[in-house]
Amino acid sequence: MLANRLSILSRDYKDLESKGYVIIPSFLSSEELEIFRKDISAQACQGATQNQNYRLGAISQETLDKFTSKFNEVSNGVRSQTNIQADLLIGGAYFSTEGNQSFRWHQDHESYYLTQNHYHYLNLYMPIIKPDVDKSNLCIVPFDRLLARSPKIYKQILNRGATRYRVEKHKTIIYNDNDGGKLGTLDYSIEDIAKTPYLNAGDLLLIRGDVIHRTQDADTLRTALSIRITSSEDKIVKAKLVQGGLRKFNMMLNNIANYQVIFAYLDHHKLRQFNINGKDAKQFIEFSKTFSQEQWMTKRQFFRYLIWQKIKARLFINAGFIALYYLASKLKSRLLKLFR
Ligand SMILES: O=C(O)CCC(=O)C(=O)O
Ligand SMILES: [Fe+2]
Repeated sequence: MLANRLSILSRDYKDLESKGYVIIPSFLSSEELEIFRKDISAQACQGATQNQNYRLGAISQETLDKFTSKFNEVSNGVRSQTNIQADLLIGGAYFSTEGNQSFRWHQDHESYYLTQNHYHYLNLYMPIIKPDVDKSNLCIVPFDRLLARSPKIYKQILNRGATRYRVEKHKTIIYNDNDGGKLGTLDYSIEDIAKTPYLNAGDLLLIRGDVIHRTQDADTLRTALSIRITSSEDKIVKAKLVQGGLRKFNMMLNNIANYQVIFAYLDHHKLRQFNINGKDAKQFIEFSKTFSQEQWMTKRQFFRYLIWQKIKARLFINAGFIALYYLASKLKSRLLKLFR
């Protein structure tokens, strides 16, 4: 155990700054893997999560508690060797390829919507159920390769999140799903500079939050655990949550429970922002425990609430565009029904 701890601390994490990732083979022992596998099957019986954007499996608090110090050893090592100040474990989830779920090239969306920080942010990605080492891995774009090929785009996506990449014949279009619209275009396929680390169950792929990644394939039934560690300096700022394009609006509507309680807390205490650590965080957690399901808005109510918040923030064109878009798509589906 001690030897294992020392090796976690003394490992070379420097690549996280330049490449954005580091691999630690056999990070979890076979006994530890067994604990996670039991956790996965226990969670599978508890039904769907409330996030309709994608299917995630929740990790139980009991299992998370057992491994918190092991995961913190990693971020301690990272902080001691690099300028990446990720020091607050905020949770984790299981990603499965079940039902052919597979994510295309992206930088994560929802964690970025909340804190707008993905540099001081770590994703500890560990396959737990992994039938084939060559399949269903996580493909990544090493930052040093992106810098060498596209220094301007590199700067634009560093520390960012909520981007999406559409690969066409000899180019890649980058969508900005935080603000809306396009962020830029690469004049080559992003696949040309990508890398696929081949992982066995228990290996750790440690990536910075801003690393572009995708599911390799959904050919095998694979489940991976993803633990998230961010900076305790992060804040949730209401104006940042309210601002943004159609995709962001849609993702918030698809995960009402998560965002609603944050807005309710901010509104209840008349706050513009709150810290995700310390006193503020404790107060928020207490509040969310008392925020019962009866207080939840319906999707329609939350839609109106978000539009109203945009209007209050003087984002008139943005609010008008989104409202019109929804109206038009509703109208379209009604017309289609009539003519069917
Ligand atoms: O497991 C996968 O295939 C996707 C994981 C992912 O997108 C993530 O960890 O953010
Ligand atoms: Fe992701």
